[in-house]
Amino acid sequence: QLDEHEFNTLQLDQHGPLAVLTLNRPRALNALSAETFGEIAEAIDLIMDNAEIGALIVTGGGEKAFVAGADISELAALDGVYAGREASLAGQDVMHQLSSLPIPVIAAINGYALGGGLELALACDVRVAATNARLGLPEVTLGLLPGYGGTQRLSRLIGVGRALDLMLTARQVTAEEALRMGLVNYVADDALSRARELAESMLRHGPIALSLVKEAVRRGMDTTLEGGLEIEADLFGMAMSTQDFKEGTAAFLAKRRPEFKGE
Ligand code: CO8
Repeated sequence: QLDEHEFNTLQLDQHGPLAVLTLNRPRALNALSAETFGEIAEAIDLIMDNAEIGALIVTGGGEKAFVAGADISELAALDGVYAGREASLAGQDVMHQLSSLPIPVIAAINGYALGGGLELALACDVRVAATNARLGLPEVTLGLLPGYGGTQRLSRLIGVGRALDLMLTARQVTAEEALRMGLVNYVADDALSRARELAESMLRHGPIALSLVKEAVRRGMDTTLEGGLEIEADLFGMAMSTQDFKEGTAAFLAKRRPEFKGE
């Protein structure tokens, strides 16, 4: 059980096949400290080692924030090109581990998602914003730029023009505006319960197919259309060799619900 592990800055809960990772430093609006990054990496390892887990929700503890960014008091103590580059690479690495998980990862954005907090949400597959959420990349107000993948993931997600606007103005957008620009997929009064509903619907599908969708999309982003189509065809071949494919088609033809085993 994932819940058996103790963390200082987050909480990891398991509800059957669903894991919920809650960033939990409400007094600092769940800001990402070096300790938090270490604990997120540990949580990811536990999830990877647990074959029962088929989906993950990432959310923030407390009323006000998903995550209000990197921990600014820790950032302020860093000095120089080397320290900055290393801190950026270390954070990017954890974001990459999260986005590479072979299961669907949903961000339930319950309040502020600023700076590193928005970058964390961008490393997830699907984003649900609570009606009161505020999203933005205010790094330039601190004399910085996003350093946990934001300059790259935001541009890929919503386009260069909109991404540059958000990063250069440092403005916060509401959940509704985020929805209009494709920054979030859904807006709901209760982001966590909407995220749970989405996770449950995803968990009904073949887990191998879900992981192959993620792989095709993610690897395709880093290559040409031609290269991406080749990746898609390779992964399609893999999907067709699974028992899940046989079960899915047999269930459709028999007019019953499929029972996928992930084989
Ligand atoms: N880091 C540390 N502490 C924080 C942070 C943060 N990012 N955000 C809030 N807190 C703390 C506050 O200091 C305050 O603590 P205390 O009660 O001890 O004074 C507590 O949380 C509550 O915050 P506020 O009193 O400010 O709450 P408000 O409701 O008045 O305001 C805001 C909420 C608007 C979210 C405000 O707290 C704010 O602007 N926070 C900072 C947001 C920000 O600039 N985030 C970006 C940080 S930079 C970043 O993420 C860079 C990522 C890339 C780095 C890569 C290289 C390492």
